Amino acid sequence: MHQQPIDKPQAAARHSDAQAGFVRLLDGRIAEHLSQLSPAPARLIEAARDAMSSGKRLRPYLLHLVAGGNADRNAVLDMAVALEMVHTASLIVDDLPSMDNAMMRRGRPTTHAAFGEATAILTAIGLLNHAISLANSLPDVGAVQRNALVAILSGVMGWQGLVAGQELDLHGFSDADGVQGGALERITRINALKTGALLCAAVEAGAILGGRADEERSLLRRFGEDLGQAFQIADDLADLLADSASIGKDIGKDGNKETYLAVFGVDEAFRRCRALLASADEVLVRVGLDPDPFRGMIDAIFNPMLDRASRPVPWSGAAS
Ligand code: GRG
Repeated sequence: MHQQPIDKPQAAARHSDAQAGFVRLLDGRIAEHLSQLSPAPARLIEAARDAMSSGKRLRPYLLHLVAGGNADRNAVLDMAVALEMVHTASLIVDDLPSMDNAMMRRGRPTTHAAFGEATAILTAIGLLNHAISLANSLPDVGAVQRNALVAILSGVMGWQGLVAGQELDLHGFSDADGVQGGALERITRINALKTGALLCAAVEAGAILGGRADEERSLLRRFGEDLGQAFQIADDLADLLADSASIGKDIGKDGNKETYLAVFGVDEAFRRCRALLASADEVLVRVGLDPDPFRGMIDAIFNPMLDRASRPVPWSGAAS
């Protein structure tokens, strides 16, 4: 396993500054796009602004890291905004009374709690629509790349992505869905669709904008898949172990759902989460990406959850 250099705190600070710098740029670009929505109804724009106003910006930052320094900066930013719009739309829908019926998200009232259910649905539809139009008009990107990016975005939000994952999460599999195997296969499939797909979309979009070869793009897909599975397990752990205030959203929403945590227990969930993160980490090294900024980002997201049981991420040197 990779050993951190002696000046680890300095390196961590540098990465977290870089991430904060990117997020500032991204937030500026989000505000710019939302300010151009007028003459759409002001209340609808306000709901979109409110829903988009925070979040860890994990998917945009992943895109940015994978795309690297040679990619067109404006195209990366616009595609990052598009990904965050799709993600935010999915959270708005997930929180609706007919789904999770959640009242708090990102440390503030959910969109339907603040603006009503009808406006929340319209906001989500508007954000999805805007995301596609952003990807379709990326500056300085060739037609082949642009078409691939639009296909990634429309695929991830639909029948092969979030929509499918949510339906299965809510209502389970039917015989006609033809999933072979048991609980592990069902859980893995749902997590891949509802969480992994958007992370894969982010890294694949980064690979395209960074001009990476197809083999690297498919290797990076594996990174997204592993990260997605790990992320969903950690999210389920947070739902069980964290308090609502510390994670800024309602907890206890998993109920009787068939999650990795529910089926295999807390210890195994931590073990699996760490193993998946280690596997994702290997991909970065294989495609020649500097793993440190990714590690910094992953540390910041996972450690607050995994630290709860004193089981930090694998490369921190303290893993059991
Ligand atoms: C409207 C595209 C669309 C889809 C509808 C509702 C739905 C289908 C899908 C939602 C699936 C879902 C909520 C998956 C959970 C993903 C997840 C772990 C979200 C939390 O991501 P963070 O922690 O959130 O990155 P922040 O708030 O930091 O951005």
